[in-house]
Amino acid sequence: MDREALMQAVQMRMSERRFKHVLGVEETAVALAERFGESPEKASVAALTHDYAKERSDEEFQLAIDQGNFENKTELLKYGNAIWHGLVGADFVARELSITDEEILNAIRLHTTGAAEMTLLDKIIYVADYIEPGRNFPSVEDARVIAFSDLDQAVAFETKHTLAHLVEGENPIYPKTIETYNRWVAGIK
Ligand code: DGI
Ligand code: FE
Ligand code: FE
Ligand code: FE
Repeated sequence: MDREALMQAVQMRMSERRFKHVLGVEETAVALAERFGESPEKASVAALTHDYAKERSDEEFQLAIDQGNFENKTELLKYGNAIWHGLVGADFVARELSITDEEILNAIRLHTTGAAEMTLLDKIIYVADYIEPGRNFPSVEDARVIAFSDLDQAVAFETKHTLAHLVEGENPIYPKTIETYNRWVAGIK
């Protein structure tokens, strides 16, 4: 699929508002790719598809988890769309958009939680999702400056702020999010 076809397939699956977010993530991911030496084409495809499955129903995700290849399915089923749309959504992207590049699929899988081990592409999508031009929380301007100077530091900044926000709201924390925190914020290696 070329970029135009991919954009159309993605647009059909989401609200105008979310599609605008996706285009913002693409613009930012391509800029980060150029800054840090990743393929801008890969960054573009990963960004365009990262939230592809976000508007699917819980039932669709539960079925995909039942039928798919996931560690700890019983635990995974206790979470919700926030955790499922990337981790499980990557399978929808693979199946429906014929994307076979595992680096792209993994960047989609990790884009919400991060991970202890992240490739350059994983970091670019994780950070671009956080700082795209449509985001407007108080510290986003700081995050943008950090991102273009030191991507690892941007991963740490985002992880710390997201976790603090989740704890403030008494949200359940997915174990992978904790692993990301321990590696990138607390510095455990
Ligand atoms: O899909 P987006 O809104 O563009 O952004 P995202 O995929 O990074 O995050 C989706 C939501 O998931 C956001 O509200 C933050 C939340 N989230 C991130 N880590 C965790 C989490 N929610 C829970 N409950 N647990 C987590 O560990
Ligand atoms: Fe997302
Ligand atoms: Fe994010
Ligand atoms: Fe997103």
